[in-house]
Amino acid sequence: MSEPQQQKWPMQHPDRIQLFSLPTPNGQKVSIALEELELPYEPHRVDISSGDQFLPEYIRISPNSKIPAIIDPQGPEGKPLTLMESGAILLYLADKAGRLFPRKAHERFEALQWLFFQVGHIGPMFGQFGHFFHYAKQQCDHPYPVERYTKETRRLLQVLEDRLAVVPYIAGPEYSIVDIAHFPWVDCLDVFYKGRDQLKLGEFKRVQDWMTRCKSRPAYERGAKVCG
Ligand SMILES: N[C@@H](CCC(=O)N[C@@H](CS)C(=O)NCC(=O)O)C(=O)O
Repeated sequence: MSEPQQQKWPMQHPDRIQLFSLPTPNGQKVSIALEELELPYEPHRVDISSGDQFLPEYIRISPNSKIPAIIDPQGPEGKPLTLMESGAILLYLADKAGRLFPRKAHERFEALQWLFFQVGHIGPMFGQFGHFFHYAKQQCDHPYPVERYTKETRRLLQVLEDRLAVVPYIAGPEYSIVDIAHFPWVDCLDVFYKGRDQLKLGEFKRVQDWMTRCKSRPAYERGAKVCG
């Protein structure tokens, strides 16, 4: 880490993966994966409500000013690797640990399409639902945004519901980082956005059952509150 980064987020364990995050759904993905993969790491809280993400020392770690980000001092070929974007970080961690993501080409691409589905659709659309339904309730009294994102969120939940009719986990037969990418977002609809009734979450029975399985894993308990 550079000198200003060191001052803002001092390292106690410079040999470990340095995690810059918060317990939002995107942040939880990475801390839950680190716990599940049992990779040693050191957490640093990036307070996005007070603008830490726009500090020059953070932009050098995460050029788009978002959490999560990591620095692995022992990256590929033994060289430090700095990464932003939760999907890329999850893939990197799974590859580094050699677990939680298929290695064979066919299964790998099948899993990859669902990882991209999460980062391209689930995260952005659920986030917009939360923005208009929960956070910006007072700022926008037009019904259109809530109607639009309720409809789209329910449509995406149905895609997951249909997928889980075919396989027990999103990427296939086994629990993987693809589940870890998805389930904090589904949880957030209920826990943070209080959208259970609005979205009729109880109608998505397989999704509910899969959520229970994901949340019963000990790594969820440990990982969900990191950087809080
Ligand atoms: N595509 C990014 C999204 C990350 C993201 O949106 N992070 C939010 C918190 S969940 C953030 O840092 N927001 C700060 C801001 O918008 O200023 C990822 O998957 O890592």
